Amino acid sequence: MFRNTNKRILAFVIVVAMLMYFIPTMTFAVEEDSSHLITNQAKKPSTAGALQLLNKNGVKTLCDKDGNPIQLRGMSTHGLQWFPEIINNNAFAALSKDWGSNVIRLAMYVAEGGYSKDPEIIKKRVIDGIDLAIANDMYVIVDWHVLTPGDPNADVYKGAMDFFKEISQKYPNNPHIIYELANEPSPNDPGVTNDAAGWAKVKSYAEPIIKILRDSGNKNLIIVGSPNWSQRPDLAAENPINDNNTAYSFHFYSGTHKTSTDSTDRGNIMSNARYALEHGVAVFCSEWGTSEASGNNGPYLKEADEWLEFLNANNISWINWSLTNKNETSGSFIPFISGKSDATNLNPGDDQVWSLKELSVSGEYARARIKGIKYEPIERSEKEEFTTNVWDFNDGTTQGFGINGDSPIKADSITLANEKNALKITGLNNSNDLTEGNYWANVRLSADGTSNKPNIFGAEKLTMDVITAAPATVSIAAIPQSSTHGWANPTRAIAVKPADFVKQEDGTYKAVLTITPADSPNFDSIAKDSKDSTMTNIILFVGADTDVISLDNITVSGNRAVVEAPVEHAPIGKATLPSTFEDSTRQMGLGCYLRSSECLDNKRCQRIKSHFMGS
Ligand code: IDC
Repeated sequence: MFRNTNKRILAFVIVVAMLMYFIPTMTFAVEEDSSHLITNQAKKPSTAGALQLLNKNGVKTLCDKDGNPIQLRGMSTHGLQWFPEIINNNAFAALSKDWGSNVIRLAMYVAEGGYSKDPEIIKKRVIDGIDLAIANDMYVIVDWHVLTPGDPNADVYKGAMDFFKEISQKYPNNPHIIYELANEPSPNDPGVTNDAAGWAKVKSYAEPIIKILRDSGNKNLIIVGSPNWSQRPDLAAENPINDNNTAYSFHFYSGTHKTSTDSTDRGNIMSNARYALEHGVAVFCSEWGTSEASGNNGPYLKEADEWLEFLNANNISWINWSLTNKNETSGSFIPFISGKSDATNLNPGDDQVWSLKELSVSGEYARARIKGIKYEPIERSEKEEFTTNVWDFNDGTTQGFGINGDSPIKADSITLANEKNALKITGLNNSNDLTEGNYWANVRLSADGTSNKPNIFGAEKLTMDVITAAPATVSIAAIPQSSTHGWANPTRAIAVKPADFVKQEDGTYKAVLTITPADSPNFDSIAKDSKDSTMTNIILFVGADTDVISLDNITVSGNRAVVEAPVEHAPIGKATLPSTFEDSTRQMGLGCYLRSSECLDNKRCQRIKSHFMGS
């Protein structure tokens, strides 16, 4: 009978323990993040195979080889003419494994010093990128990055047909590859208008390329941009290309482009994407950023969450802009900022992981959303430990301490003096409450006359040395004060006990008494007030079971954000030629200087060098 009850109790305890173990994690996930942001792992090409667009409940949906919906989530490179360093195996492995990406986009600008300027060099980067994507089990978008001018039929883009032919011949019908024929058609001169006629021009550019790809047996998914910087998939839906594996792109930047709840607003990108879906075509978000459309400012993460809710809920694939350490908010990596940060290496190294610290806020956010895990941003403000000895009594005075006017025990029974550079308190036989709560009965000291007014922001501890002739019990409650936070009753008095005292060389005994913000709500308020954290005074309620004690080194310590020193720029000097050759020797010219070891040691010089000569 007894045994049985014991067993029952034991079983009950086990069940409760199991529930307690599981419940917090369950509720957490639901509370902190909505379900569409914490999501399934993105299926990789090794299991998903060739991509196809199929009708699912009346909506054109991206599906894997077996006809199951698949969402692609990943990153875009920045312009391959500017940031080719990202094309390395460690980076692609990090994106595939650590970030959980199943796709990467290779942004091949055509104008802007890109493909049209150096076709062979830039094409090689694309080919290397394709090989690395395949090796790391990711789909890869080959992006013909139409930007300026905005008409894909413009002269500078006339190599498009040959380019796509060449890539598709090198990788015949390779299921990893997705062809994006025109990043962003736009009104940039010569451009396309933001209307049906503008879309007709884009369509007439894309159709022959699609035909050649199909005629030569390439069934790859194809993405075509739309007018107004790929904000009008609705126009494509009105006049679609006759091909069953072509999707239309839309692009957004969460700091600029608003979300919507319907499909009627032609000035709204989300509304246009919805319209396209409702009218039977597939859409693909081949570029979006957490910044404004400029690539800068923000990041606007709350707005990005709202967008991703929409994309994920509709199984729309998405690509975040971009894998760069350029100093712009949309970039995923820490940039070089003089005196502040070093640029993150676009090769994460042999461990094939960038630490979260190496990612920008945008990069850290994008990683979490691609991976489908909770976004729990790391602490980025640099913290430093600080210790301020506020009252050390080393000047031979009481440093402003006296008996407080409201003290129940007055100056006729208690006296304060500086002795041996400490604050000596005599007469405590009259002030002997040692309980946590009844400190009100004890003498009340304050430092009204003090000139020590430290900033205690981030304080975690108030400590003081208590010095006695023999081990004793000393109880202190404290109220640090500021002009904003005048008074809050202490939660409790803190006591040091005889066992805490250590004998000093001079024969006296010393213990360290520690008061925390939890013991003193006023201390807590001042330490957390970022606007006014100057401690202007302190009130101490002191009780002891010995008549004489000394207090010393009343110190505040804690941990707080490092205040950034403003960058001071040197005055602009007068420009001079690096060499005059006046002394008829071969002096060091600019080119030589940029290659010299002096320049190697100088970050600024290295930047100037890479500007002029490439790195
Ligand atoms: C931006 C880059 C920026 C670069 C600029 C060149 O972020 O560093 O100087 O291109 O014009 C787009 C484009 C994409 C833009 C991006 C941000 O597709 O090329 O990249 N953006 O402005 N469309 C909307 C925003």
